[in-house]
Order: sequence, then structure tokens, then C-alpha cells
Amino acid sequence: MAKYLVTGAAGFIGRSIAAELLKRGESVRGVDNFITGKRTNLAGLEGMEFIEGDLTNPQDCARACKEIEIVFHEAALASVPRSVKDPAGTNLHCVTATLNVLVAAREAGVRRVVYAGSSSAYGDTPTLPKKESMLPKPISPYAVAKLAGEQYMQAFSRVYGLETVTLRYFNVFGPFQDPTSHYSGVLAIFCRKMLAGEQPTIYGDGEQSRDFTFIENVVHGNLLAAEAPAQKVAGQMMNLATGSRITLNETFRILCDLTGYKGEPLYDEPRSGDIRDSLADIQLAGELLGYKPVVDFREGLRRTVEWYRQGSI
Ligand code: UD2
Repeated sequence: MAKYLVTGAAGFIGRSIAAELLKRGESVRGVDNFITGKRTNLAGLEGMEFIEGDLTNPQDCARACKEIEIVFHEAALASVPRSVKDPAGTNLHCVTATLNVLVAAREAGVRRVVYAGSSSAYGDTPTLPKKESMLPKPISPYAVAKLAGEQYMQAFSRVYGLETVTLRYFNVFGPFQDPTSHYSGVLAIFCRKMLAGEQPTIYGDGEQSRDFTFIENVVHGNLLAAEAPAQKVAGQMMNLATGSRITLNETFRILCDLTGYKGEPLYDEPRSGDIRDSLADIQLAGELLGYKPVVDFREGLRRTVEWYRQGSI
């Protein structure tokens, strides 16, 4: 029987966590409904027990959680513009699904749930860096949904004693991120387009900034969150990022060097629901988990471009 459950195991972050667990010799179960996850992402995860299931269905959640000790809940519809287009769909797959996972986890006697929170919860407030003590001010339906999930995590910790840990991810990127949808993360889209010699579009003036976080840092943080003592982390929420930021314009220039793209970007209207600047304070994850980033932005971007260049997608 598997010790770990990874939800969204055919997605970018879920498959990356599952791969590292398998590498460490752990027993892993994955669940995915393939709305945004890809069957091709399961390549290399043959050692994982896989359930095709939908977390909006409580029975699928019960099956997935059976005899599990630790859940990494990564499944979501991870896109601000997608939530602007379909807020109810985002709510269903981010909020209802998360509640179902928690109910099933509690019933199955799961010890800990580590949850993929989002930096979008902070909203478009001017103060940087973002600290966990700041009041959340979500501005997109996606941000509201991810924040609701966090709050369910905290409630289940307080009320039922389930050990929950929320990691607020800041713009994760890296190998296996789907570059083919216009709801994809910006770096995946830019890598694919620029390697193909296609012009990328920058929404707004390109001076918006992000604390882009390479996937290995996120996997590392998750494993620390699974291992940390309950008295330190149960019921806690913390940022998981690098603690530095870069604008889209600067990122575009670096990508020109890495990909050999010679053109200019196309500038278009800013996207509604977008945040201008995002930067994490990562002190709390340092204190509670002993977390520090293991791969910096430039090295992460270099590895990411190489991965897309090899045509893995
Ligand atoms: C939000 C969260 C992030 C994560 C993600 C969902 C913030 C600060 N971050 O990311 O943590 O939860 O949602 O996976 O809320 N853009 C372009 N051209 C493109 C695509 C995007 O210019 O082709 C811009 C976009 O308008 C935005 C920036 O790039 O200003 C980043 O967009 P994104 O979709 O990669 O991520 P974001 O910040 O919405």
C-alpha cells in the first residue's frame, strides 16, 4: 500500500513531486482526471500506483486516500485567466475538490495534507515582499479559490487535528510545465514560442515582476513540509519561493540569449485579474522547514529551456 498520495499526479508539479518520492524509494499513489494533466507526464512514473479519478467525486477521493499517510494536494485548475472565464469551474476543481480531499483524508486516517497554495492570495497590494502575516486580498476567482482551500486546511487542522501545511507557491516553472495552452504559465509559453521562432506576447508593459520559482525548489519544500515536526508546521501556511523578483521584460531578454530568438515581443492589453508585482519573504519557510532555495532563477531557466529544446513536449 502506498504511503504517499499525490493529487494532480499527471500535472507539472504533482508529477515532479511523485518522481522525487519514487527516486527516494517511497511508495506513491497518484490521482488525476486529465483536465489539465497529461498522460505523457506519467512517463517515468511507472513505479507509481495510478488512479484515474476526479476529486469532485467523493468516492474517488475515498479510493485515493485509502491507507495513505501523507497527501500532497497539487490538483487544481491553475490559471488566473481561466478562472476569469469560468469562475464556477475553478471553484469546483479548486474548492469543492479540496474539501472532498480533506473529508476523505480525515475519514481514511491520513496524518498530514500538504497543500499547494498560491501567491495570488496576497492580491495586488503595493507592499513587497509579501509576508504571511499580511491580510489576503485576492482579486481573481482563482486567487479566491486557492485561498478558500488554505482556509479549509487550517479549519481541518484546528477542528479535526488533521496535520495540514499550506505552501504558497510563487509562479512555479520548469520541465513538464505544459506550454501549449494559453492558460499555461508565462515562462512555459515563452520558452516554447521563442525556441520555435514565434513572437511571444507580453500583456501590459512588461514591467510587472514575479518571484519565479524553479520546480526543484518547490519539490524540495514539499518534502521538507512532509517531514517537519507537527508541533512546528501543523495548521501553518508559508511562502515557497526564491525571495527575488524579475520583470517580464528582463526575463524576455534572458530568454533571447538562451533560445537564440532575435525578434521583439508583441505588447498587448494587460490581463484582467493580474497582479503587478510579486515577491516573497521566505523567512518563515526557513524557520519552520529549514527551507532555502536550491536552484536560482537563471540556472532554473537555463535547465528549462534545455528541456523544451529537447522537444520533450
Ligand atoms: C498566478 C500566481 C502563481 C500561480 C499561478 C497559477 C500571482 C502573482 N501568481 O500566476 O503563483 O498560482 O497564478 O498557476 O498571482 N503573461 C504574458 N504573456 C503570456 C502569458 C502571461 O505577458 O503569454 C503575463 C501575465 O499577464 C502576467 C505574467 O505574465 O502578468 C504571469 O502570468 P502567469 O499566467 O504565468 O502567472 P500569474 O502571475 O497569473
